[in-house]
Amino acid sequence: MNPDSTSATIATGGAASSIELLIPEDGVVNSGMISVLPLLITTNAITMSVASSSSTPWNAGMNGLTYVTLDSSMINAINGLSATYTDANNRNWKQVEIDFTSSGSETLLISSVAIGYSITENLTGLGPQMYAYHETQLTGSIPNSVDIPLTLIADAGALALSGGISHELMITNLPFTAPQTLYPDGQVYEIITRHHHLTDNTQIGAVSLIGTASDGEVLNWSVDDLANGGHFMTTGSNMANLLPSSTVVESGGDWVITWRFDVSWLWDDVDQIDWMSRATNLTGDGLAPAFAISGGPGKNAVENDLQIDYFEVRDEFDRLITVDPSQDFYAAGGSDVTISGTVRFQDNANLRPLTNAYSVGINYSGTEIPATSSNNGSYSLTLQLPANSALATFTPRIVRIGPASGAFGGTDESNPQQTVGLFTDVETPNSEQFQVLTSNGLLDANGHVWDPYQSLTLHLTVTDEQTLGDNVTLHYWREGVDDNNDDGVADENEYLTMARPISMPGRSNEQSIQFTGIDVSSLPANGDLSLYISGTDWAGHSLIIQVHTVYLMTKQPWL
Ligand SMILES: [Ca+2]
Ligand SMILES: [Ca+2]
Ligand SMILES: [Ca+2]
Ligand SMILES: [Ca+2]
Repeated sequence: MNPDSTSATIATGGAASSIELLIPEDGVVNSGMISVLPLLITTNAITMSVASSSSTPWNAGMNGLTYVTLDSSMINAINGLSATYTDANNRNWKQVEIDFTSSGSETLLISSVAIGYSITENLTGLGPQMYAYHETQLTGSIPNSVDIPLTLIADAGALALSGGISHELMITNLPFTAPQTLYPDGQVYEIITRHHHLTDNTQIGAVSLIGTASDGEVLNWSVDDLANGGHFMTTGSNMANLLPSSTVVESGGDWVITWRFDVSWLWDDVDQIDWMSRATNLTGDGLAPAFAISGGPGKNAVENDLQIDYFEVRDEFDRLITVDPSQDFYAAGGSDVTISGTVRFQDNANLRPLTNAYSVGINYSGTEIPATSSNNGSYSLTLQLPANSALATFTPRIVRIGPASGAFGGTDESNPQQTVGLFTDVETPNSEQFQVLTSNGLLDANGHVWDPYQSLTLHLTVTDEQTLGDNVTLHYWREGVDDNNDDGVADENEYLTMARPISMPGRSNEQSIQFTGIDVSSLPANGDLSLYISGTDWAGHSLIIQVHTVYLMTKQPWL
């Protein structure tokens, strides 16, 4: 038999047909089970009653071990009992009687009785244990259990115990939060901590906020003289600077401390800062600090690296020069290009350094030239392209991270920057002669005699050694029709125009163009038509103007 158990043999139908067990006065019974083993197959019905609550009789023929679960009326009956016994330690107990009755004698072995109950007891005098717990907590490790001294006396059986210390804090430090990532971007950060005393807030003498960083820096800030607005003090690291704008107010029954600070460019990246805030009483004692964390998995607590997140080059016409291996870009030799972009803190889409805290250099065909920093992390630079035919290249990098002095550990964390290339164009575009389509094929329009009863179509081919511009414009003046001031002269302001687009501006370098539907029917006999072309290549160089003249046939009087 298990040495930790006990059993009883009883004979029903006689005087000793019951067993008794003790339940602490405040124990609340919730379950129970009794194991009953008849020594012989029973020949009589047996009834069990617990605290006078009876079971349905068990019929004769009971054989072997039987587990009897206490029903709810038995449990209620036990819970309804009053304590009737006091032991030597002054604990009061309920005496629970379990009776077995039958008309004839049966011998039963009661091999076990299990009663489940819960009891909550208040213990006092646990101050030393509580203090030890909090002292361990202050060193940064939070113990998951606390040892309570306990003496247990029992004859046999098993016991499970659990519990905790609940106590009213004399000083409460309320939970607080800290910024996830701190940047030396000049912004003022705030950590707000709240503290109160159980009976009298004037009993709080000082409050401290300590930030222990994973790189070993320890920010140690404190404030006393709370009633007079607070006297703030700093010891330890000055990688972050507590600012005089920090405040203390009493609000909602708490001292509310707003710790305002900014971050130095000298503070290189930090993984985590563990913040601890605690108020102390007038003798310097305090317990149960509140904690917060900056940084944590996947996020820096301090970040001082920068990235170029935008870079562009535009030509003198404000056209964006992109990086495109399938296309060459051209701009006029000697013209200006404008370079601009932005810088941000590493992995932060919206946070940009102050203007004095970075400098971007543009590598211009091998020579690095500083750009001008301005608002919101922007930089810009205007450069003049070489006057000759050349390839100019532009690549940015951050040449200074942080202010000119007082910075450490900042690196350029930009993604690899692509080089923008731009060819200079120093050659004007050309146009062939205007041509007209005749029954003999295309012929030079200049000097051609045209039938006035057909609308005129002009053919023209334009070329550029580099790339053509957006469009080409025909200017035409019809004698006697467009001569607004009747002086017989084709004045510039009398010409009409007809523009035709270049199908792939910036890409193609030759295009044939047709100007159709020019109405020459109203010209006088032997009148002439004056023509010229205008336009530019992509780089802005103008077509050479050549004035052509087409003569119209004499109208036949019978037509
Ligand atoms: Ca970084
Ligand atoms: Ca860094
Ligand atoms: Ca050209
Ligand atoms: Ca005129």
